[in-house]
Amino acid sequence: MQRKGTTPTTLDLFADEAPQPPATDRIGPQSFVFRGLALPLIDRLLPALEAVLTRAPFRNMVTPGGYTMSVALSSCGQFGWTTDRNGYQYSTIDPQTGQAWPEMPQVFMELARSAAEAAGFADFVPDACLINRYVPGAKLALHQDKDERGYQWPVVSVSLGIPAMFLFGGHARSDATQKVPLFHGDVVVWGGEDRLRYHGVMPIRQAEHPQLGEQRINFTFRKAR
Ligand code: MD6
Ligand code: FE
Repeated sequence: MQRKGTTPTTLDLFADEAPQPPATDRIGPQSFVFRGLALPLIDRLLPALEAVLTRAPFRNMVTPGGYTMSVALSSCGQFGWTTDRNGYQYSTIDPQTGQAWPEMPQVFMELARSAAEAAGFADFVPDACLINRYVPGAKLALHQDKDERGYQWPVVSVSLGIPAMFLFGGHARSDATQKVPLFHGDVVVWGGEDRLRYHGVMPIRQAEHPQLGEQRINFTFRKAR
């Protein structure tokens, strides 16, 4: 609103705008990127992450094909995801420690539930949270998340640290992929008819994040069983 005899200030120009909800990108019929959704929880997420990693440190797993993954993994929740020469599987025990996986922190659960709900999947109760660490150069080949039983539940994926270029494909490996840049605090949800779409991560570019340094941390929540 312009007062008589004055020119509008920046404050005047923006005074009538309602606070904007965080941006959302729709990348499929039932797939969304909620920009910055994790940021309001970051001061609780990082200490909770550290506590989990103390009990279940990152490790570079070997795939059934004999390759050591460039992405380092850990897990929390009732089921952890492991791979070795025998295959991929969900397990209640961390093979590296012989102990149960760390409990899923309350703040992880809150974030997963609110993201799923925002995407139209109310009452999501994930029982598995994979934690992935990407250093520059690490990548994840196109794949489907299909080791779970409950395909009626979405995958919720949280990005922290340095950026990544996420690839979101179709139902065949050869389908075209969308390139989706993901930044610190972004949350991707894919479910329903999109649940089994191929996806991957391009090689991470060298960068430094003020809180997390030269790494990208990704949490993916699923209902495994
Ligand atoms: C991402 N991660 O890092 C997506 N899937 O943005 C995954 O799709 C994924 O990191 C299966 C196992 C590990 C992963
Ligand atoms: Fe995946």
